[in-house]
Amino acid sequence: MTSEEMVGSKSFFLKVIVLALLSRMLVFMVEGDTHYYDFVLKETNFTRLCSTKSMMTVNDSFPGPVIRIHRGDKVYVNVHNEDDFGVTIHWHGVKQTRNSWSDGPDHITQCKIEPGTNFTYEVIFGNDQEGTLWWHAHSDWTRASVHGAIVVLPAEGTTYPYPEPDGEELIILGSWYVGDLNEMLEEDLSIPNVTTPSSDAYTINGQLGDLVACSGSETIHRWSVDYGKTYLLRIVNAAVNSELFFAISQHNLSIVGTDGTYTKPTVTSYIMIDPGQTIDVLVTANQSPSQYYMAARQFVSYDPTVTDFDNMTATAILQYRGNYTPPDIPSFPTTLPSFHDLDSALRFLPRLRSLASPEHPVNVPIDITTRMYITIEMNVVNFTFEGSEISHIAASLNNISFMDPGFDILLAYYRYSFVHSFSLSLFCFHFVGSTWPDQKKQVASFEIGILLKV
Ligand SMILES: [Cu+2]
Repeated sequence: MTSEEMVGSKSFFLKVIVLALLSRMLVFMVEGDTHYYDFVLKETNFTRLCSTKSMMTVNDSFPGPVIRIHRGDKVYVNVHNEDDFGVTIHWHGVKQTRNSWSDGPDHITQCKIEPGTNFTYEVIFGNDQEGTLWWHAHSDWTRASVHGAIVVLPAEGTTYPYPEPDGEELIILGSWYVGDLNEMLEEDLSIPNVTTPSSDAYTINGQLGDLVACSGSETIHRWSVDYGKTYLLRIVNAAVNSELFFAISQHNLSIVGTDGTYTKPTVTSYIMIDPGQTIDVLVTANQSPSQYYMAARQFVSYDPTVTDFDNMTATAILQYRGNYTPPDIPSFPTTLPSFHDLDSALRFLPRLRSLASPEHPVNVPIDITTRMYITIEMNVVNFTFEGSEISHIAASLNNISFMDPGFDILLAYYRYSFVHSFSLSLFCFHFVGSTWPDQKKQVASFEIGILLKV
């Protein structure tokens, strides 16, 4: 290479670097907006099922405030804890790539936000996330009352992979407990073989509807629509532990998304939604202007002898705008499956398919280099609780259950020597059966792990 060529190639590389920096700046400029929210955790009184209780909320609301952004935006949420006990907030379904510090599970990625203090979360959404997600408390079972929706609209300048809806509505399904759920859980833990408490009723946008005790027309959520218009209904199952069926009388639901991704459109007369799941559906107001029940009820089991569950059906009303005489009683969705309708539950599940279009691809790794064998079990575990020996049912993963270590594991990981001082169960990994995964045997017992090897 001559000196002239060297100068030429140097200026060429300089141009490349400048162009790269400029394009990086341009990318930065179109990366999206930044939003700031303040969440104040505090006790608020609510009256349901004829009784008033105080429970933790965000900004006094149940469900809590909605985070509404466009794809590619960033959100900072400053959580101020004005309540009496420490909690964290988790951004359910938000990928938070390389941003675990803001993920939220207490004693996994952070310590609790103690009363009188605050913590600011930086919530980073994946560029492939669009639709509905949600947030909730991630300490004890406080999420029963501390939760809300996250709406991710298409990025500025883009639109939905279906005709733009005329409007939208959020439907947040929740559980209602007359008592304090965390106290009830604590009590149940001390009783052998008692499972987690059933809720007393289900809620739609915080209301139980008008089929339960001490309810009336003012205790039901109403959604007003215009005849002929199509709406995007964003449904979140924020119930603590139940799969729920949901249907709207005489109106079909066209499923278009779940858990912040688009699905192939499919028309159904009911949905089944798991706890933690979101489902987006299009609803066209194409029936006679009137009032129609929307209803949610639990899917329990195929076994009709199972009767110990929350058998309350939550209701809300879809009402058309305009002049008509409302019915004395709105029509009820006859397509809403019953508590033990396993067939309807199973029929629904395969309907969810990724859209997987060129604009919304699903990049699943195709080259498999490592195979992992993972067992998920519910077993009896023996442990000591307040001085007594207890046998209790608990979940395990690869024969290891989890006990809250009381410190932040992520932080401990970065202080490696600190981890080693707690390394009793650092790597405890065993299967039942001499060869795996060929032998499928009932795993009878497991250990309680407190640490994770990464
Ligand atoms: Cu979650």
